[in-house]
Amino acid sequence: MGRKGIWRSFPAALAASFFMFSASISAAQENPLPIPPLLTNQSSDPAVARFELTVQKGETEFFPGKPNITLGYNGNLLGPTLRAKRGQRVEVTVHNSLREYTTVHWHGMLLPGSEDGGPHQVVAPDSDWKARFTVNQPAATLWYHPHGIGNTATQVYYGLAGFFILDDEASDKLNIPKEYGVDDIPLVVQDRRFSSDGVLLYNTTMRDIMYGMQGKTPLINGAVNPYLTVPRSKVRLRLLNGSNAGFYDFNFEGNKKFHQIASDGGLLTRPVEMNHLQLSPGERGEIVMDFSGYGPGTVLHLRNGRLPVLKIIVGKGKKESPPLPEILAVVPPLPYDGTETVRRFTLSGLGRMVGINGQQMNLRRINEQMDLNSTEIWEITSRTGMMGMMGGGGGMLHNFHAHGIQFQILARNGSMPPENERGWKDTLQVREGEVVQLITRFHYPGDFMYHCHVLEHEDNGMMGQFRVE
Ligand SMILES: [Cu+2]
Repeated sequence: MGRKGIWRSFPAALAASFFMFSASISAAQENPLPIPPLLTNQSSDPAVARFELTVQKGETEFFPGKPNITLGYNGNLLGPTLRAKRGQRVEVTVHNSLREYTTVHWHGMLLPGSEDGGPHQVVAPDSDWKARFTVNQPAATLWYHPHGIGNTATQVYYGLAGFFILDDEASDKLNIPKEYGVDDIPLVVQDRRFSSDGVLLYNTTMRDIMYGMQGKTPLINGAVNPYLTVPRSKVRLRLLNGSNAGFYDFNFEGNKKFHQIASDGGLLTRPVEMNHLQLSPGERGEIVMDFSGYGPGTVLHLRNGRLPVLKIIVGKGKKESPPLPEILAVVPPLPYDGTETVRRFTLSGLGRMVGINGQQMNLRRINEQMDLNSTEIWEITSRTGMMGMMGGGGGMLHNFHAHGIQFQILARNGSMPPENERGWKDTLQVREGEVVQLITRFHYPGDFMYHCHVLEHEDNGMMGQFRVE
């Protein structure tokens, strides 16, 4: 069923050639879901989390017998999961073994600009970069990925991305699924394009430049056509849209209900019952699905729209499955009194001319200046005038991400955001013509980026810099 659904989404010619070469791969068309390993903390001091990451070139067979050159951290594809606790000092040594420069950005982390891993912290080929910061934010599912000027999209596409999970004392005490890889599953979802003989393709059409690179084949934790066996209990899925440009609408077939428990920057105040969850590139959402009522062997599919992305098999093992806590976390609303600076960020332009507030990214220009520890209100809007053109189905899709901060959404077009968007966020979707109002505080000094997280838009200049001092 899942396999059929994925085949159905291929263009007919592609699907046909797939079947032609697939005689030898048919037995292995489904792959067990890989779980990114937890990276070992090298420090014996409990106050310090010390990690080493090597950015490297590797080889991956997404389809058996069809090797592709890919990129990974400490491996062939993607990266291990880093994990640290609030209060811990984090020290990461990054070694770049590629022949091109890279950076490692800690997406969602509150830290000084010098440790952020944006375009200023270039790691040249054959050299090292050390990031040092202290975790001082709530438990959350963050991630890391490259952020060089002009090569972010390709480096992510070929495999550079990993999870960075934060814990805190409150989340440790919560009675929610938290056994990593068993009932607490990180899922990075990335759509990719393959040729009929299993070669990973990048940027092959004009449309890719306009809308960003999208593909018909979903990779989950780097695997094509994956399956996962879960215990008969509540299971937590840490969803990360790690795609270059694809906007996803996650659901289970049959519109089954689940609860969202966390957004980008941490746990929500309370579990929010939902039957679908939209995530734009870079966004995360933690959801809990209750499998305790299903018999062993039951198959459910996690889907994007109607496309199955992960086959979930209910296993024989049963875990204790208490009800979700009514209160998950305290998310104090950031106070404001009308005296705050209001800034507007308008995303506009097309193709290679995308920009923000009419300007394209220039590393030598600081676009905005903020005061340390101040509170500001930002209004994000998208005006490409592309409504209904190009067969885009409602215009150009953009989103907005800012480094070194977490924010709260005050309003979408003047109305309260939906309940699942009332927690901490660092990335938000903004529709054509929509005005999204957010509030944030600047806790750390330095130079930071704000940009659209459609990576081809970012690389083409839809990015700016703000300085906090
Ligand atoms: Cu964009």
